[in-house]
Amino acid sequence: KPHAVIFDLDGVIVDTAKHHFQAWKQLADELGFNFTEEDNERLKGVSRMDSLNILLEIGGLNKSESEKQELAARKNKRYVEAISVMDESEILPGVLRFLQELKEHNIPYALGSASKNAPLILKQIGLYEKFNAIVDGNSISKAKPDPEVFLRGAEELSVTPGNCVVFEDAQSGIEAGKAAGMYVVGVGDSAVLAGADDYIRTMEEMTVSRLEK
Ligand code: B16
Ligand code: MG
Repeated sequence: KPHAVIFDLDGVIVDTAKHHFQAWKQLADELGFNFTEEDNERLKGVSRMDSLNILLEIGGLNKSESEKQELAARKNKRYVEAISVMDESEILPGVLRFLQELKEHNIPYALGSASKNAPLILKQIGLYEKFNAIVDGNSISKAKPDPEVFLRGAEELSVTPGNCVVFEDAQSGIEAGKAAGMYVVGVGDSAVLAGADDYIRTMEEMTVSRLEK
């Protein structure tokens, strides 16, 4: 039985990837190049600045550090506008039921997200108070695939990493969870996500008894 669970946010609890995509696409349009949903896969789980660098690479553009700051701020302003109108209806299927099940089993759970906007999103969907710990882009120095975000989560829950289960939808996040020495459940397509210990399509397939096996 796991002693604790750590959830990624985007792609596991909510689908904010679509809002990230819209905001990055608008920026690419303004910079004069096309940005596709397939390109957007590369930005999942990646920090804001690393995402911008990938976007600029796709567009074949070089920008100074101050220009990059402006572009990232412009993207984030639009993204924040989009997530500011989110509500609990955007919580992905199976999430609330599974959180309730964890609570009934006295298994604490934390958030381990790359996003600096994680607190705002959790407040919008009404889950901010429910997490026993929140580790996000504001409190970490090394982005996934570095294990820092998940190791901090385990520390804040006072459990050893080997007793934690991580839920992740991004390749960088699966690598971060494995590097932290945790049991990793990939959320999504096992043909696309490599290296997880188990795979589910959505949280609807997850139960505590499945983790006990
Ligand atoms: P922000 P996660 C990640 O969230 C997203 O998957 C990724 O696309 C985004 O660039 C990153 O957060 C940073 O987000 O610009 O809001 O700080 O999957 O780690 O919950
Ligand atoms: Mg994610």
